[in-house]
Amino acid sequence: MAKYMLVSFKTCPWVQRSAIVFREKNTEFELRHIEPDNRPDWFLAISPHKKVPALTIDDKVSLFESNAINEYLDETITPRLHPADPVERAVNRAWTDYVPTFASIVTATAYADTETDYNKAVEQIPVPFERVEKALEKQGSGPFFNGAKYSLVDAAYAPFLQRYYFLDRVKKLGHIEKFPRLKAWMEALLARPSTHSFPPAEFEAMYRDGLKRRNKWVSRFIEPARAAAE
Ligand SMILES: N[C@@H](CCC(=O)N[C@@H](CS)C(=O)NCC(=O)O)C(=O)O
Repeated sequence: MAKYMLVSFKTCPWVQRSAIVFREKNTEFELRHIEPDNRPDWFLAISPHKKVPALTIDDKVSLFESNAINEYLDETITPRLHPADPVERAVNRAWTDYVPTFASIVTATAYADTETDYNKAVEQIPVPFERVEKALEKQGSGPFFNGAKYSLVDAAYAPFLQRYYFLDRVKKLGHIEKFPRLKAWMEALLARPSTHSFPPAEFEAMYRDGLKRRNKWVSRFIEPARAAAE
């Protein structure tokens, strides 16, 4: 079997998306954490945009961009997570293409400098939520995007639905309750062991620490780490 090393910052959602695919495929990989403020030369040499994730294969080949990495893993390791039907596969890819927009709107509250900007960011969240809710209605009965079978779409959205869940617990956002299919999808993904690179409470505490360090408006609502982990 090939030797895989996935280069990561501890709380990066894009890395998490690829780590999930490794776990769904029951494939061993090394999750190598580096510090954002101290990116080693060997990493800069394999990551053209200086971003994580980067994946090395057998210490020879390297890949970058979480979506490209996940497509590669799906082509080379069974079980296939993409649907067999080309139309369904295209629909899946189209919804995965929406992830960067979804992610930036759903996590924008974490980057707002003022209360006004925070409130504006909160107001935008129903827009992507509504779109994905409608997609889920078309797709079927859940619990996953394509129904019973887990797919790359699930792996792509899981880290960002988890970030919404965390932010909702820092300061109540209260949007997902209005989108029952999306809420059920989030809950199914949070309950899925593959979503988690760390024990969930430990990871939430790490996420809150990062949020606190970023020192944006919402940081003031973060309770001490110990309370978050309880
Ligand atoms: N489109 C990229 C996004 C990756 C990304 O934004 N990674 C962040 C960490 S979560 C990063 O490395 N940022 C460092 C930088 O922008 O310099 C992917 O899907 O892999």
